Amino acid sequence: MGQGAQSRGKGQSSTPLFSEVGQLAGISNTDWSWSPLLADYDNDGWKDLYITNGYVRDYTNLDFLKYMTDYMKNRPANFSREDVLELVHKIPSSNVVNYMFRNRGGDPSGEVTFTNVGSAWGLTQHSNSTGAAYADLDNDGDLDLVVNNTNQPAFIFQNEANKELHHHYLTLKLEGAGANTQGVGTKVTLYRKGKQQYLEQMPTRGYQSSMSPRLHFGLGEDSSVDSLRIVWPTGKQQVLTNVKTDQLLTIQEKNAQSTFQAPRPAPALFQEIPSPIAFTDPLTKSMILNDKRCWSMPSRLMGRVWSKRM
Ligand SMILES: [Ca+2]
Ligand SMILES: [Ca+2]
Ligand SMILES: [Ca+2]
Repeated sequence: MGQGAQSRGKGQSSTPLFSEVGQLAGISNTDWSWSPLLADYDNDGWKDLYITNGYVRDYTNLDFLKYMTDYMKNRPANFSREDVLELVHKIPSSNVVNYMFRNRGGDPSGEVTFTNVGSAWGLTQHSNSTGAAYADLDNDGDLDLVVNNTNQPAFIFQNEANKELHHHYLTLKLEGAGANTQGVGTKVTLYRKGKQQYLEQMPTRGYQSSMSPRLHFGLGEDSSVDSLRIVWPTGKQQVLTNVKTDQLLTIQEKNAQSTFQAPRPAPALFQEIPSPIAFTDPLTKSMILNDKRCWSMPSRLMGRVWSKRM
């Protein structure tokens, strides 16, 4: 997970820092996982994490591995392909429940850790799920889910967050100029009350799936947005201020007039400087250690010191 660029003064930013924080954040050990989809499903302004799970033939199941080992030791002399198929059919299915982790960044503690709320949010169905996609299917301001299952019909989950929580949101539709009509690669930063949210237009996510090309921001209790910065892949940008929430806003690249200037990187803590003294090889009187004897220099020097002392 990345912490993103940290502001370090006017016009400066540090290099983004990426760390493995799965265990620390409470989202590790989720079995056979396929589609991890980060999006704000409860519209509180913090991205949550939905993870599909399951494997129809869990060939790492230890009970099966023991069974297979015993079977192969005592297999019949006329062991056939049909016997292999029978073995495959004995591999158990993991058939598990998908995970929904709520981001707790908005809680009073302010810690960006996650809690599994699958049961509380009604996602308790057992399945072997792989691909999944989020989209506001009914255009009511919250993200619904479509989940692909193996040997089972797909799930369609209607999100009731708009009725239960009444949080604000903002949805953006990008219209790129030229052939990139959906503005793939566009970066959007939303600023509100000293905080910022960031989304990048990259609909292909998770496992063999594509999300809605509309960008969705949850806003919690805030009914207004201070500003929106949209940076298109061409380098053009536009900044919108005092944006009204709870709407689908269309952003057109043809209206982007200015050019984005990337913030200057913060100065490094260490800088190499020229040596304050000129070095001369004591044996060759050269400034470069190019003599084979250089490799044994410490011991030779020590030998000279000792011979003088003796
Ligand atoms: Ca959330
Ligand atoms: Ca919806
Ligand atoms: Ca809804």
